[in-house]
This record gives sequence, structure tokens and C-alpha cells, in this order.
Amino acid sequence: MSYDTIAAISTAVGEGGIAIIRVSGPQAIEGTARIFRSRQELGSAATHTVLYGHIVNPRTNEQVEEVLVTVMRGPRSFTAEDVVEINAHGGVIAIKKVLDLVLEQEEIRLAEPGEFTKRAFLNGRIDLMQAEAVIDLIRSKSERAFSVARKQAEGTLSRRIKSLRQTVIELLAHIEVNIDYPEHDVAEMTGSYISTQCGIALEEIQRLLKTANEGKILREGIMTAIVGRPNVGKSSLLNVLAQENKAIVTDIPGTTRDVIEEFITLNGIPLRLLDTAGIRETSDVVERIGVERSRSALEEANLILFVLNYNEPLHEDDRKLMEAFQGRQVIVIINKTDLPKQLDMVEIEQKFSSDSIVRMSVLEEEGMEGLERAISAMFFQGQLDANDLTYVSNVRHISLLKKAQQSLLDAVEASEAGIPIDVMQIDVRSAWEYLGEIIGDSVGDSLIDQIFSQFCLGK
Ligand SMILES: Nc1nc2c(ncn2[C@@H]2O[C@H](COP(=O)(O)OP(=O)(O)OP(=O)(O)O)[C@@H](O)[C@H]2O)c(=O)[nH]1
Ligand SMILES: [Mg+2]
Repeated sequence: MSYDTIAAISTAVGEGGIAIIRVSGPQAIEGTARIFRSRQELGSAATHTVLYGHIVNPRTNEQVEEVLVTVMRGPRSFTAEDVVEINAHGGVIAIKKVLDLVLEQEEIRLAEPGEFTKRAFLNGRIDLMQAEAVIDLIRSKSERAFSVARKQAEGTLSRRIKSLRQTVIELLAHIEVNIDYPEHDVAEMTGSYISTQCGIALEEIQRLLKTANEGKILREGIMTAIVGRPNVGKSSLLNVLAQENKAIVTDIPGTTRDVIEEFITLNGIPLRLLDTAGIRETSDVVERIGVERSRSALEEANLILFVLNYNEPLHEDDRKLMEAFQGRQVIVIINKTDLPKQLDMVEIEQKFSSDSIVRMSVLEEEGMEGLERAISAMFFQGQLDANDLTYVSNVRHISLLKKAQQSLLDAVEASEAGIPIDVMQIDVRSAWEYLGEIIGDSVGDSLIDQIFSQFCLGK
């Protein structure tokens, strides 16, 4: 397929040592050559080489920038098209001037967000799953999430989906031959054969889905709300975990009025921490809005860190809060253990299991390992496996895998109920299509546009 030529600044906008403009498409080399002066012709440069020279305004012959230009001829490039990358000095003005000149060239236009990666997909260099992993790569906030995304971008997961699809298509072929040529005795198409083949595919789907929970957490972080009454040390906890003074801490109850968010990794576990206003009845208008925000953070969170003060008896407000914890993942943090005991632990131990109660003194930074262990146990069934990085982490992929699973289960059920194979054929075919959607084999344009619009400009 052939497209027009696109260009964009591919580095983050702002001050930096260098900035890079990427140009991709049939006019990339010729178009750039018109505004580039060097000892060597750009058009005759060997692929994957770098030329030193100047960007000039062809109308005035004025030198605009001193640059290095890289030529990568398709298909061995990011987009599989001819690509030119112009390395200029960092700085908004310089790079903008160069980009304007590039865009003045015939048949070159500004790229849309994600359009370079989209071309890599449309030109068949990567599949949809790999393209989506590129978004994750850019966005990953922890080293582990990065490693998982890199594996996906390399196609590890795609290969497993493809071989899964192979299993399903073989089954489908058998069924179809049997429907079309019943007189041919193709490996007897009994119900049990279908069940066995579906079983093989279902097992693999099961294995993949088992990684989904953890994969999703690694990708997005555990949304964690720190809640509790005023002054128990919520903001202090956020600061200690973030290792910086993000939130204001004072001994005045009602210090925090808004929700403060911070992304941290606790021994490899990514957390999206939300520090909230202490929950209590109050007549202060601003504080009341804060308390309301705390409650909605509480609703949305995957994990609640419920902080109590060891130095205070349990309060009616605490009991009310606990009622909202039904069916939620809660870790109780008994804070200020450096102070004398006032809290009746018996009532708490009745309500929460002992491995979800953690004693801490945030002030003396004691008890952090306990918190880490409690979170690990709750979300990762023990230790994080450092080696196996094949996770399904994208919500779209997870939901398609579940749909494929359901279709196969329906096929098995139908075969066990002795329903004619024509009917099973429909289920097996939809399983095959759902799996195809994951890697982008049978998806519509609108979905493709939606996925790539999540990218930043220049990627
Ligand atoms: N002794 C002791 N004091 C602590 C500890 N943790 C926090 N504090 C103190 O308790 C006070 C309140 O701490 P904050 O972190 O502001 O409490 P908060 O829960 O965020 O309070 P609000 O924002 O008002 O809801 C501060 O004076 C902290 O220094 C602890 O482990 N031991
Ligand atoms: Mg606070």
C-alpha cells in the first residue's frame, strides 16, 4: 500500500540537547533533500547512514539549522516506508522552524498522533497487539511494566495468540470439510473430537487469562486510596512512600482538603496512591467537599489503606467507615506505634484477618516491609515472578480473550448436548474471529483510529 508523506517532531517538546523530526513516506528523502545542504546528496546516501549538513530555506538560501540527517530506506524502518530523521538542536524555536520548512514541501503533511506506529501496523511490520504495546512502552511508569510492554512489543504474546488461532482454525477446517463433504470420512467428526480440540485451546486461554489480573496491575498500577480519620498520618504515609514531601503534614486535623495523587513502586509493585482528606463530620465548607472527594476515591480504589491511630481509641467515625469496606481489599495500618497504646486491638482483629493488619510508625519509618508483604500477598499470590514476563495486560485483549473463551465453551456444550455440528461451527468461527481482533486481523477502521489516537504526536 502507498500513502502520502507525514512529518512531526518526535521528541518531547521543550528544552533539550537535541530534538528529532521524523519524516516517513514516499517523499521523505526527496522532500528533505530540497531543504538540506551537505557534502553528499541525501538521495544517494546509503540506507541507515547519517549525513552532517544544514537545513536551508530554499527561497532565501538562509541557513536555518545545523543538523544530522539519518536515512532509513523502507522496508527496514520503523514504518516500513522510507524514513528520514532530522536531528536538530533542542529548543522549541529551532525545531519548529525546521518542521515548517519540511511541511512546506510538496506532498508532506503533519502526522496525526500515533500515525507513524499506525503505518507500521498498516504496512504489516507489526500487529495490533505489538502496536498497542508501543503505547504501553511509552507510558510505562515502572521497570517491570516496561519489561512486560517490551516483551509484547517484540511479539512474544502475539505469537501465542497466533498459535492459539492455528489450533482453532484447524478445528474449524475439520468441521467445515465435514459439513461440505459428509461422504468423505475426514477424521471422524464426533462430538468428543470437538471437545478435545476446544479443550486444548481453552487451556491456553486459561493460562493467558491467569496472567491478566497481574498484568493489568503492572500496566496501570494498583489504584490505592489512603483513608482514615483526620490526623492519623495519611499524608505522612504518602510522603514516606513517595520519598518526597508531596502532601502537607501538620498536627492540625483536617490539613488535607483535596485528593493528592502520586505514582510509586513499592518493591516492584506499582501503586497509584491517593492521599485523601480525613473523613469526619464537619461544618467547614471546603473540608466537606474534601471529605466527599475522599469518599469517591474510596469507591474507585482497588486497594484501601485504612489508617488508624494506635494512640487513640476507636472512634464512631472509624466504625462507620469500616462498614463501607464490605467486599473490598483492605489493609489496616495501625500507625503511630511509637506512641503509647490507646487502641483496642481486639475489635480490629475481629473484623480483619491478621495478615491484612500492619503495624507502623510512619514517623520513624518502621513497618514498611510489613505493608509491602501484605500488598504482595493480596495481589500477587505471594512473590512476583521476576522471570516470566508474558502477561496479558491490556483491557481490550483481556475482554476479547474472554469472549473467545465463551464461544469455545458454547461449542463444547453444544457438542456434549449432541447439537448438529453446523451450530458448533458458528461458535468456533467466532472464537477464531475474536482472537483475530486481538492482533488486528479482523478489526474495523474506527477501532484502529481509536487505538492509535491514544498515542502522542510524533510516535
Ligand atoms: N508520633 C507519630 N506521629 C506521627 C506519625 N505519623 C504521622 N504523625 C504526625 O501526625 C500528625 C498528622 O499527620 P498527617 O500526615 O498530616 O495526618 P493526616 O491523616 O494526613 O491528617 P489530615 O490531612 O488532617 O486528614 C503530624 O503531626 C505527623 O507528624 C507516627 O508514626 N508517629
Ligand atoms: Mg493529610
